[in-house]
Amino acid sequence: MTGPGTEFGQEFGNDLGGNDLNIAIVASRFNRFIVDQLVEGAADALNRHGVDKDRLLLVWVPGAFELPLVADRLASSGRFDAVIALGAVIRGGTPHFEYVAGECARGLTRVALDNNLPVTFGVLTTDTVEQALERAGTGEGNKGYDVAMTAIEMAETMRVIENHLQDAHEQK
Ligand code: INI
Repeated sequence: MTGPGTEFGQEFGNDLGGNDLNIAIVASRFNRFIVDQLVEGAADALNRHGVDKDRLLLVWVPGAFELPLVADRLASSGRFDAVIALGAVIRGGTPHFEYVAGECARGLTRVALDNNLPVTFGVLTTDTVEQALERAGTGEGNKGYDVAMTAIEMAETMRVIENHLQDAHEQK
């Protein structure tokens, strides 16, 4: 957000209209009682910001480790403006926490960069179930809600940048 008196010839990244966006959510069933709430939060954010439910796809995978593969397939399809990844990796629940959480994060980062598409990271990585539940509450304090907002913003920003670069190219 620009401060008072700040002037820019052009500014991108503040338009949160989401009505014509196509968005895919990929969610993991592991710790489903938590991930269900993240999905609810994401759906709520998308709904409030005008993303048509017919333009939304939800795909479930077994665990967080599987999120990058499906996110990659969805991202590379060319059908979506953003992919939202949702999951919950809880340290107490797995001796291989670092591997599952780390590879999931690394994989999703790669999907975004390889496909030049926003992929938002809504995978909770906590020490306890209680901490995960705190981040999957209703309304504010729901990570699913937050990362859905980020997906809308990033999709719009990428679109504006693309248009801008296209115009700049045509004017050359
Ligand atoms: N997957 C999760 O999403 N969260 C976890 O906490 C978790 N634990 O505790 O192990 C978990 N493991 C499964 C993993 O994501 C894969 O599904 C599995 O290793 C098969 O590839």
